[in-house]
Amino acid sequence: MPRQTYYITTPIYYVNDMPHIGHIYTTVMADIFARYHRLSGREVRFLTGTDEHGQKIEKSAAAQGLEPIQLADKVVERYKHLWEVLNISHDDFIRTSQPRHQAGVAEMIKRIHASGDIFKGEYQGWYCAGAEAFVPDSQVEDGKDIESGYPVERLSEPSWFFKLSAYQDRLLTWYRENPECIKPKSRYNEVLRFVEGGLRDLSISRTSVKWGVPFPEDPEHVVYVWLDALTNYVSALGLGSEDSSLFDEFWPAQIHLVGKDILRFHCVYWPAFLMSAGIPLPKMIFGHGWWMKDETKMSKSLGNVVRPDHLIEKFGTDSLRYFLAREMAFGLDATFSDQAFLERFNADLANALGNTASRAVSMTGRFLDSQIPRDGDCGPIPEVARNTVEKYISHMEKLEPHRALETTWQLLSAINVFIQERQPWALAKKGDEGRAGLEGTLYGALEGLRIASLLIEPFMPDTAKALRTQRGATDLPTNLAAAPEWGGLKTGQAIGETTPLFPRVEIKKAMQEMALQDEQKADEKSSAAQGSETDESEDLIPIDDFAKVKLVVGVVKEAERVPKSKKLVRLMVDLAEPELRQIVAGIGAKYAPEDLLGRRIVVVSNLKPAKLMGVESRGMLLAASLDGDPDLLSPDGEVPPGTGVR
Ligand code: ME8
Repeated sequence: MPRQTYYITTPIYYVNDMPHIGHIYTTVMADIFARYHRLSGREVRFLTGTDEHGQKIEKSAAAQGLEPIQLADKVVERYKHLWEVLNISHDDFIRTSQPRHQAGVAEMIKRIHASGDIFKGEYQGWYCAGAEAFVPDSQVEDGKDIESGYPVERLSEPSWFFKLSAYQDRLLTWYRENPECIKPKSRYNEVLRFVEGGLRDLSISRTSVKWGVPFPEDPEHVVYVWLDALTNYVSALGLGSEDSSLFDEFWPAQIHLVGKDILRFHCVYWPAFLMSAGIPLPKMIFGHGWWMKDETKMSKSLGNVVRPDHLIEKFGTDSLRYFLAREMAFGLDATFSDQAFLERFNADLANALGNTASRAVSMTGRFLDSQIPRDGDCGPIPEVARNTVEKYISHMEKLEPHRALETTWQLLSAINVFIQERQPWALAKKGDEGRAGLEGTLYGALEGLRIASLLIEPFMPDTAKALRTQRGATDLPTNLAAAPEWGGLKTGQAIGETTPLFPRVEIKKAMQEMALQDEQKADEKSSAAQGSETDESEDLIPIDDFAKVKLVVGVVKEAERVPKSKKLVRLMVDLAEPELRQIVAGIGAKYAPEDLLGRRIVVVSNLKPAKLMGVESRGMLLAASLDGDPDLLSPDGEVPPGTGVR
């Protein structure tokens, strides 16, 4: 019988900014499922990649003085490096700038055209570049798209349209006949209600954007970035190429894993495009919840995103993977906090996992000559392990990975209690009389931990391997069909060293260190913002060097203090871009935020983004520095925002 296939995808991420915890979350969860299904014997294909076209990227690149492809190349490197560090086991990484993808998009449009679903017209209405979405009038308030919060602009341009309105009934039939096609249920209901409300035809090309896939046979237009991006799921399987083997093997996808923010694109547009193109529909779209920070939505534009570097550097890849999978009930929102991370690190990883594992191994070293003992009276552990494996598989199949972990930790806790109750140290003192009890106890603990390592494997692959190595089980199979059976560890086999897997952290101290790190970074940045006071060098620079610095006039629209900082103020500045720019400046000792509103300032707009006390700054304002005291520079007259400064 051919092996069951499992095709899983993540969204392809925009390259206008560096990845953060949100992107990591989706990708880590997809990786966990990909690994789980591989271990369950399925033929898995796991796709991720980057969404590189469109107005948003075009503008971001221009603001940084780069060509869009240069910006894309830079951000793609960062994504690829991060996926390596995080042990992401994707089989393919698609970039929408690749020729293979563009061939797929052309094929998709050809098919939709052949179905008679495309017509030419004129788009007149709002466009939100932040969400790359055409926005109906009813969804615009104060110049913003109320759904995404990003500013909108008025468009009036020739456009190709897709007859989305003709798909309302077919979509509703699909949802109703496939109640599992959108998950969780609340999101299924949301999409159903939306489509029941009626669908309008969709503009699928732009003429005022140049950075995109040329519209087949009408190269004045580029393909609308969402039609372009969604097609990645099939272009990566070779749609539009000669070779259909991957497509034949893996399509339709078992699951498109996405954040709830882009559900509509995936649950309405995508199936309609596929229906029109005569391509089968995916089995499921899962819209997971949103990571919040400080009770607000975490997003690039708000600048309150958590970046992973310090967490990975200090606590390792696996603890971040574990935290993300355990803390968020899959499908619901959750709040990211350093404190919660550290508490879980200590309780779940250092204690429940690390301590139990090292106790069993070190006692085997001390009392049993570092050899796996004989199987014997292992108390309740074989039964608990069997039940745990069963429950774990059921949770994973039902897309409840947080509960699968919870169950696994119940097994760890049972092993810990078992060791405590049996007291191997006391049995060891009894000599021959205690020997059988001692061997049974430690075999139970070691074998229970080997089984736990198999369940941990998709979530924390390195830790799972380390656990098996410590138990002398490096070469044992890891498939989930047979490997969890009791009795895998071989009596007499030498066990490895006890190396602490997760050394406990002192939470208060670690929190202070993290805050200090943030403060130090903020100070470095703010003294850089005030000009280097120590650099007395009179070196001259050529005019070209100066020309690299892009200075523009901005108008302050919002200002507030950065919590817990004396100096830092977070500004939202109008630079005549589609979105306000967030800039963090060390001017709070001299200026009250309310006094800054409406003020014209001069901004370096093409600086690399930096984070000050956890808040992202995408630019720097100019101030004269008198003994370190900043004095803001402003133009003389009412110069419009976005005006260049020379
Ligand atoms: O939307 N919490 O790309 P994007 C949880 N290019 N997940 C989050 C998150 C948060 N705070 N922030 C981001 C795009 N994500 C399009 C997709 S697909 C054909 C095109 C995750 O870079 C989540 O998966 O804005 C969300 O859907 C995705 O990143 C958005 O990434």
